[in-house]
Amino acid sequence: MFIRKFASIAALSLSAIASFSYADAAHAMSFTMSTGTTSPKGETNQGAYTKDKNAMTIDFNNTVNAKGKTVQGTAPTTGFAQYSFSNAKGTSKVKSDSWAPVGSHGEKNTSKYLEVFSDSSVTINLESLTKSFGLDWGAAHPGNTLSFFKGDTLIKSFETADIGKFALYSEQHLGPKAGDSSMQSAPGSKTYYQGNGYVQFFADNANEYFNKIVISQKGAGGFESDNHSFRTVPEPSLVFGMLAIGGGMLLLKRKNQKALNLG
Ligand SMILES: [Ca+2]
Ligand SMILES: [Ca+2]
Repeated sequence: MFIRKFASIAALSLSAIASFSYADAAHAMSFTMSTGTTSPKGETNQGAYTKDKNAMTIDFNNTVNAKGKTVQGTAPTTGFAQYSFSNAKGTSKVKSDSWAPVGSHGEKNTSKYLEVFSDSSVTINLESLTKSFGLDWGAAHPGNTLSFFKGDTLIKSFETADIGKFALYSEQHLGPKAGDSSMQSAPGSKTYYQGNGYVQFFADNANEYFNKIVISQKGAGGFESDNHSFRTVPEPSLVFGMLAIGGGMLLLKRKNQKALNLG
């Protein structure tokens, strides 16, 4: 969306472009909450997925290799998003159980997902700057924490209480009677259901592009998530190239332009 807006005003004066680029610098990251959608294959027992068709998704699922053998689901340690565990007690893991984040209509998720348990964390190092991260956030309860970094610089942290109302409250996930806004009681019942939803975080401007995410849990319990999605940003050389069109300032050579993600 950034690049589409940018392209539409590229014909304006350089000063207009400059004011667009920096006007939002003071804002914090934002997010949207939705039920998400079904898997790309239409399966409903895999949790909720991003609606962004151009995003890369990590589903933590088992796969079948070329020899027809089932390979256990894991968090990838190579490729665009590289996961590492700080996990002295070994309680954080890719697993499958009843706490898996539910599907877009509350369906039970029978696939593997990532659970980050109390007193541990999982760090996702990203190969390039990223403008959006989404996750199927399930069985939400107080203390689930997401922190976005550029290098070692913290951009913003979100906890469960910062999210507010979740898209749906699943009877798959009975919760404790904490007064947290991420839970609500079932109608006519004293039972509390934990929040589930597809939460999509966005950098509001280039100062908030991130390349590291830390998932952790403050206090008891776990932070359950599935179907992480990532949307990268265009390389800076393209932005400078477009500035050059408006202002005649060719600051950088444009390399590998065909490989750039224009979405
Ligand atoms: Ca999964
Ligand atoms: Ca939980």
